[in-house]
Amino acid sequence: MAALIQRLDARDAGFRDALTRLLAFDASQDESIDRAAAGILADVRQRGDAALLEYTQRYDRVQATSIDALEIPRADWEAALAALPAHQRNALEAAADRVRSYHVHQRAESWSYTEADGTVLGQQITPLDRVGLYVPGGKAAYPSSVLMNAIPAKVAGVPEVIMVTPTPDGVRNPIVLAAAAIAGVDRAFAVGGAQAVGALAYGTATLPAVDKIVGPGNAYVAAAKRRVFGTVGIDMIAGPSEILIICDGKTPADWIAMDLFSQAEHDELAQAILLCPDAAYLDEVEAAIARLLPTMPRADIIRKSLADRGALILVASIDEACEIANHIAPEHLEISTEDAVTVAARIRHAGAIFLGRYSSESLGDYCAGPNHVLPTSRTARFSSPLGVYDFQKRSSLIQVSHAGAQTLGRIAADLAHGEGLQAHAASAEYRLDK
Ligand code: HSO
Ligand code: ZN
Repeated sequence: MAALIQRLDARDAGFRDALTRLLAFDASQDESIDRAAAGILADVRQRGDAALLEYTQRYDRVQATSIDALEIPRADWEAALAALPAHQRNALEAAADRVRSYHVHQRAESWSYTEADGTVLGQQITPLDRVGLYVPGGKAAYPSSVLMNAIPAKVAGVPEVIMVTPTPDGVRNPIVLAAAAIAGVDRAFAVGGAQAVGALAYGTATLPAVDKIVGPGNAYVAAAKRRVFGTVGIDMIAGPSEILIICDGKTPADWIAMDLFSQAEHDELAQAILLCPDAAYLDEVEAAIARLLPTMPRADIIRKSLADRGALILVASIDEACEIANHIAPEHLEISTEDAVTVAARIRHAGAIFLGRYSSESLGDYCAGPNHVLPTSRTARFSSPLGVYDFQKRSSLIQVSHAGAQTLGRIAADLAHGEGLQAHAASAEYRLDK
């Protein structure tokens, strides 16, 4: 039988190559998918609602004969919320409250300063006018993701958040609708796929064009988002989930095994890796994996993810673990050690850092407060969690005084002459005192 999960030793000569192979992920886009998405986008752009309705009938097998019937009325989401079992409703509301409280800290404020001659310079912050939130259908429809995408937009002050979600065979996901109600989504449409992305980007008679599209989707949705970028803003295109754990070998092995499972169960392509300086502990975790795996409802997905992309890695020290972690730049990093704060200070690249034995990633996925939309596939080297800042824009403010125009006018005119731009120079010089 194939190994459950591969074991690596960072001291081995071939380790770096093995690590490169482990991290390799084929992100190449399927050309036929891209072509199909392009065709659908062009059609929706040209024919609007008629095309949107046709694709929705074809791909989701919904019976609607008019596009208006595809808007999910607010009364339906309120009903979905009211029908939830109390414990589930309470959990969604508690999570939403915590996510909101955290994100309020991210709100940027406008600022300005005045120079000695009275010139005022500053930056004005405004929210986006309208945002589209894509929510996948079927198994990957996560109500928690509705909260994580919609709440930062609302905290930023976005007046209109429009959710789109496919309803294959007309089947709606009541928890997704309830989450939309709690998160403050403004309108919802039962459309999905590249056609929904096209409608959001270009607008139709029924579905207004938005300024930015966020939220995960399948390969067609990702291809469509890439193509409409520029017409609208988009969030990152998320790859499969990842968890990297640095452990000193003193956390219960079952906890660590289950933390690895928690990401592996998302996707066969998800990546779960453990770094530890204690070989005997790695044996313990491997035994825990073997024992716990058969009890998991999603054992097949977990098994494949661990076998193909998982690893238990023996390191010389926690220092070396940090160095490897910075190279991997994981979406999620758990530091399961005694002095997690000191260790975290050595981490430069990670989407979210979970400190200490009690901070399981699953708490962050649902309710700790920080966003669970995070950079994957090593992009934490240069990008950040989804946040309020993704729904705010900055405008520069320039208010030049009479005195300021004298100083700036001479500098600008000199530079403009150097660039051969006569109108620029004259426009500055007109404002100089004669
Ligand atoms: N861990 C996922 C988010 C999520 N987990 C949603 C559970 N539900 C992001 O990588
Ligand atoms: Zn998760």
